[in-house]
Parts: sequence; C-alpha cells; structure tokens
Amino acid sequence: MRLPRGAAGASASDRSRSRGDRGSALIITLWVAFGLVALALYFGDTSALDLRASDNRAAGLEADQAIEGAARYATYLLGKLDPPGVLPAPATYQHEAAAVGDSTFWFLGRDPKQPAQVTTDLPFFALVDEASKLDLNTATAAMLQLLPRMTPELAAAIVDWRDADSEVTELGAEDETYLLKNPPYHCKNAPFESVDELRLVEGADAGILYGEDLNRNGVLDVNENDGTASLPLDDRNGRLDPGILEFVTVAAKEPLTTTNGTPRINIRQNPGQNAQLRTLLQTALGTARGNQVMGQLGGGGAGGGQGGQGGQPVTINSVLEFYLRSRMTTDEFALVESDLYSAQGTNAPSGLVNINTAGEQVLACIPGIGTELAPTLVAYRQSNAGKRDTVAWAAELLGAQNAARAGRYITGRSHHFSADIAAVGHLGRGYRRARFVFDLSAGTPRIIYRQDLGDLGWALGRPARSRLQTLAMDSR
Ligand SMILES: [Ca+2]
Ligand SMILES: [Ca+2]
Ligand SMILES: [Ca+2]
Ligand SMILES: [Ca+2]
Repeated sequence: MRLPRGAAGASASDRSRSRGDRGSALIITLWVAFGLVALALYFGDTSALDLRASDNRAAGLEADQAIEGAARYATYLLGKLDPPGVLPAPATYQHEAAAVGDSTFWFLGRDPKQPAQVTTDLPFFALVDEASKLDLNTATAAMLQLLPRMTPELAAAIVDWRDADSEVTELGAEDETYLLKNPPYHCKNAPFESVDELRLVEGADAGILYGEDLNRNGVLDVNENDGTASLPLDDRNGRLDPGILEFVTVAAKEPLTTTNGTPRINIRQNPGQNAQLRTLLQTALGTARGNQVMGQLGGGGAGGGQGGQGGQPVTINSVLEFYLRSRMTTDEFALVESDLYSAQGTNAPSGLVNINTAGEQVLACIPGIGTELAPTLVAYRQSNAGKRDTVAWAAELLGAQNAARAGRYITGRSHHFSADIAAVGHLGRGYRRARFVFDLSAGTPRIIYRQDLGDLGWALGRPARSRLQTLAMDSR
C-alpha cells in the first residue's frame, strides 16, 4: 500500500517546517542574545564613559582647588618679602610641580637670565614682578612705540583710549572710530584696568598682542615654531617672538608710606629746605654727615650749606636725580631710598619700571636708556646680583645726564606682582590655569585682578606633559 503522496509529503514538510521553526527560534534567540550583549556593551561603555567623565570632572575640581591654594600661597609669600618689593629666588619657594593632595600646581614665570628672545620649550617657573613691564597708563606714545611689534597707530590709540579728552592724536583713535564698529562702542577715555582691555583698542590684533606666543607661557611651543602648519603664523626661526602683552602691565600706585607705616618724603621741591628730610638723613647717616648731604641739595634754607638763603628753587624729578645731586655713597643712599619719592602734588608715583627686573625690551623703551644702553644694564645686573632693591647702580652706568632723564620712569622695588598658576588634579587630569595680579601698595597683598587662562591650552611644555601621561598610563 502506498501512502498517499500528500501524507508522506505533509510529514516531510512538517519535519522540515519544525526544523525551520527551530532554526528561526535559534536565530531569534541569537539575535536577542546579541541584542542583550550589545545593550550590555552599550550601557557598559556609557557608564565607563560616564565614569571617565565624572573622574575628569573631579580632577578639574581638584585643579580648581589647587589654583585657589596656590593663590593663597602666593599671597603669603608676597606678604613677607625681604627686602620689601623684591621677589625671592624661585628655589626658596614651591614653584614647580608642587603637590597639594592629589593635585599639582606650577607658577608660570619668566627667566630673567634668558636672552631677549626665547629658544627653549621649557617654561621657567616663578612668580612675576609686574613692575618689570611698561605701564599702559603712564608710558608715552614714544615709549610704547619702542616695544617689539608695536605700530605707531596702536601706540597713539592706546594714549587716546586712556586720556580723558576726545581729541584724536596723530594716528590715534577716539569715539568716531569706535562708533563705526559693529557693534559700536565708546572710547574709554579713562585709565586701563587690565591689559586685556587692549583687545578693544583700535589696531590691536592677535599678531601684535600675542605674537608667536599664542599660549602666553613665554616659551616656544611646537605650534609656535612650525610656520603656517598650525596657528599661530610664526616664522619658524627657532626663537619666540612674543607680542606686546608680554611687556605691558597696568601698574599699581606706589604707597605713600614705607612698609613700617611712616610717611615717605616727597623730595620734589627744594629738598634742601625739607625739615623731615634733614631728620631722616641725620638719623640714618649721623648729624654731621646728614647736614653735609643736605648742603649738597642746595636751593637755600637754614643750614643749607653753599646754597644759602635765597638760592634758586630746586626741582628734583626722581629719586635717582636726588641720589646724583646728594653725592651720597650707594650704601648711604640704600639706607634712605625707600623713604623717598618724587611726585607732583599729592599724587603717588605710578607706573615706574623696576630697573632690577625689567628685560631688555622694556628697558629700551625708557628715555635715557634706549636700545643702546638696555643691554649694558642687563649685562651688569647679571654679573652683580647683590644690589637688588636700589636704582643707584644705574646712575654709574647711564651717566648723570641719562640717569636724570631715566630717573622719573624707574624704581628699585616693586609693589605689584602676578602669579600665573597652572594646575592638574589626580593623575594629571583636569588642566586649569588662572592668572592673579597682586597689589602690595597697602602693605598686605591684595588680589586686584583674576583671569582664567585655561582656554589658551596646555602651557607647561612637553616634558611636563609626557611625565603626566606616563603617570596616567601607569595607573591603568
Ligand atoms: Ca581719549
Ligand atoms: Ca608659547
Ligand atoms: Ca605655527
Ligand atoms: Ca619665531
């Protein structure tokens, strides 16, 4: 008997269908399993990413804290300067890769021994003397013009920006220029409050402000020496040619009292008749020598020596001019220098450049020094490290005439400093950077300016980066 074809066929097809069902079920199961694995992997990966992100956030918070800590540390250091107004050598304080818990901070500074243009990619770590720079509020257009990369137009526009009037100086810019901008704004007609205000001034482009030093760390980073391959556009000559931000500051006013609170003496008008000055000189140098020095100052007055009663009025424009006229020895002068200042009326002097810390480019801007004598001063300073808080030494090098011209622009000690602080959290993650400016003129250091510089990117150079990368790799 033959089975009906249909029956046999049905049974075969049933078998094959059931095999097919099992196959489908297997495929579905596989797909489900695959989906689950994919989901698990996806969520696993997301939570790993989440974990990494929150770890980075934590590191960033640690770095923020390290920056606050470093700023407090800088305040503490600046509060106990000895001699006053002079930064100690970096080796005497924490300045590089200083550990705070799991985080680390650095003070990005400038090497006073470096030649004018830096050729290294290793940053120098230290606090910075802001009085080593030219003051945007007091420097004349002629002085500003001598800065590297400065244009006559920008120098004139800086003066117009800060002066109260709206008269356009030659090549300068006032309201009529700024009101044509989109969006329009007014010329400030008031003193600069920060150097970053320069970005608003007509003629200040990135090339002039930053030069090749895009991350403002004072050293030659890879992108700053690769020509046009990456920003900034540089000349690939193996030397850092910085912009003017490197050389300018907004100075704090000098205090009118000394560090121990006694009023300083204004020696501008007829110092030979100044009773307070006489007392100071007699106390510091002895009565006889004090009287003798008073005699040198001339201008008449009782006991005024050869000046005698009715002598010509004497105007002394600077402490350095006073030193020359008094014929004191440098050691004698050092005893009284910080007690003296020269200013018109009741204004405290402001914007004086510290001749002991300013670099060649800044010294070259000062009348009486210029590009001819700036290298001489820097070279002398490097071989005579001792005289760090006086202006007297400059008199011998400049000669009396130049010293008298330069005197009103220079000082021997500083009243404002800055700390450019970079920090990372645990395992070198969470890079942060902020710059603080400190004003010491009121005695205790006060933070007068704070700027976030994190968006300028990594500024600690290659060696620090590879050290931190190794650290991070080792932790995995
Ligand atoms: Ca103006
Ligand atoms: Ca740089
Ligand atoms: Ca470049
Ligand atoms: Ca260059």
